[in-house]
Amino acid sequence: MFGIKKNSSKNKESLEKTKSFWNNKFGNFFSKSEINDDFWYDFEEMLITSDIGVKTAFKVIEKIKELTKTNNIKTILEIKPVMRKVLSEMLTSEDILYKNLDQNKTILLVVGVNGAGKTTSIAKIANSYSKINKKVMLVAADTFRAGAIDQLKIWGERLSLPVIHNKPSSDPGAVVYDAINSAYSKNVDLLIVDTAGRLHTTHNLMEELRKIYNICNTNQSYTVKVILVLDSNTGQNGITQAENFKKVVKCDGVFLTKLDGTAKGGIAISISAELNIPILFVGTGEKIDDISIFDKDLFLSQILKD
Ligand SMILES: Nc1nc2c(ncn2[C@@H]2O[C@H](COP(=O)(O)OP(=O)(O)OP(=O)(O)O)[C@@H](O)[C@H]2O)c(=O)[nH]1
Ligand SMILES: [Mg+2]
Repeated sequence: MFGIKKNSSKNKESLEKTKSFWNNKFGNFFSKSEINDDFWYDFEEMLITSDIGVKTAFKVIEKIKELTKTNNIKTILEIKPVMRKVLSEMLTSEDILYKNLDQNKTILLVVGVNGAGKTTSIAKIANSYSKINKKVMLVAADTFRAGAIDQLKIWGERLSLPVIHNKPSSDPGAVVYDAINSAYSKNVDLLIVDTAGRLHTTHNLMEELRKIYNICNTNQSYTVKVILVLDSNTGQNGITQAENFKKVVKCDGVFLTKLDGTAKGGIAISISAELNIPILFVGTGEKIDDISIFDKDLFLSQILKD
């Protein structure tokens, strides 16, 4: 769909570690004999230790218990499909971005903590959309880290895409403002803004982000979408990061990176359940094509193998 594929073999491959983690954990669990207090206690504990976090684990158990009751379920074997149903309902993967890009001109503001994978993910998105003949432009609004502008310029050269930039340490808001004008005059479909990695706890940098966001919203011809980039290795800390970014900008979707290197893919469930932000893309490696649309059915079929 729209240049970025779902269900690619790379997507499946990237879930290997998470898959074996979940399957080792839950492999024999559903062969237990009786649904009793011990069963629920163990179930809860297994979920808590599966990187979905305490809050989400409680929610999942509560819902499974409820459905077990209303469907008059008597055997543990029947609980596995119920678990799948509950997790499926919790995982949101709305396709706002694709629909939006098809119909509107879009500014994609990409935010996240240091090293989450923002710049690499921008290159991946840019490449995917330029391949389907969308007019894409990049803007280097990370004027903070030495080398960040050059990193984006190199991607621009590789992908033959224009990169709007200024000098290091210059005002990132000003370069974004210039880029929007340039994009508008050149009829660009997708303007992607690379921002500096910032700790969600750093007040000044978060205020700077608020300012950039407001500038993005000044041109009525463009719809602004914010993508929060989260490294799947960060586990539950990713939730705290997201909560803080949400206070400053309206996060429309998550790009979950580095799924290939972690067993902590369970974080996808708590992102959806606790933050109510859809997961749009996943990063499945360091290369330009290592991007996939988040496919919740594939995700669940991997972590809950029958
Ligand atoms: N394995 C793997 N590595 C990734 C993925 N996405 C990004 N990386 C790597 O993560 C490292 C950091 O990526 P960047 O794109 O520079 O991260 P950033 O968020 O822009 O970093 P700052 O600008 O310093 O905040 C690089 O080595 C990337 O190659 C992914 O999906 N899988
Ligand atoms: Mg960067």
